[in-house]
Amino acid sequence: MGRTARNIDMAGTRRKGPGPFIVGILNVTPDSFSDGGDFLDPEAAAVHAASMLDEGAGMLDVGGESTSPGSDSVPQEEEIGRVVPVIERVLALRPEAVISVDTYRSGTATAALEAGASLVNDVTARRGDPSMVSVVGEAGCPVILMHMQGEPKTMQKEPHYKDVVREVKNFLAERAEYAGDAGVGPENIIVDPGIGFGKNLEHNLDLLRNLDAIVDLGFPVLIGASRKRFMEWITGVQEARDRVSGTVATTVLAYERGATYFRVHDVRANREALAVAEAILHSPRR
Ligand code: HH2
Repeated sequence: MGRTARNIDMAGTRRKGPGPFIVGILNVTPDSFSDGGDFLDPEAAAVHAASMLDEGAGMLDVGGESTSPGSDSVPQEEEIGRVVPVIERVLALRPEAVISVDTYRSGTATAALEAGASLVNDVTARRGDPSMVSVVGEAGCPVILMHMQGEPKTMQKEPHYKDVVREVKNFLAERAEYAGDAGVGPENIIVDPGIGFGKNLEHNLDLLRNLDAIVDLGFPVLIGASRKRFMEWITGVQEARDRVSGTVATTVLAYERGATYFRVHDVRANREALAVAEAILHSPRR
């Protein structure tokens, strides 16, 4: 396993450390909600990856199965067959790329780490596959733990919470503790409230508005709101690719509230917005 957590200085990604980081989305799927089918060919995927890096992505998230509402799961072999050639091709083109694999399956995570991925993005926070614990623990690599109510096929049917912020926060604290017990160091944990995963409009807005509560857990926070459907419920923009302005609004406000990682499709727009937000918030007063 040539490239694992050793390549990433996670300590530097704490709230007061360097960052923010843009995580460029690379979906190698036929059915992702906004870019399905665009990057199935490893060569096309690698070219897109390189352009996201050039636009300022600090990291790439490669996924081989859609997890958007109503999506079906694919067999592990198929998922591996999608992500591994892309990871290899991207690293051949851009050896410096830091790549996370978006999977909840330990077999896919293992294959991706062997191919050169540096961290695992687990949207089930390790509930999907019990063996994920040992894979991530043994690799010593960072892991993104995300909150989801239900499962992708049905999660948007009737999401319900008494207090969404408290419940998501408690869930992430519990999963981080579980990961810690399994040998994942606190410096290797990133948490994510899971925007759009078993949440209605109010749930998403409540979480984004009160992100400080999740930041208070003490782990770097990742936000994955890019082009998501809840923006259509506010703006009326039906075409997912056209939800760039809405995405930028979530990025800037989440950054202001302490988030560190922003998983987005439109790297340049989000990178520029963050640069301006950073300047406003952190430039020394003249
Ligand atoms: N959202 C998606 C997929 N993976 N991972 C994390 N940590 N956080 C997220 O919010 C998140 C995620 C869904 O978005 P996308 O990859 O664009 O679509 P699809 O699942 O249809 O491929």
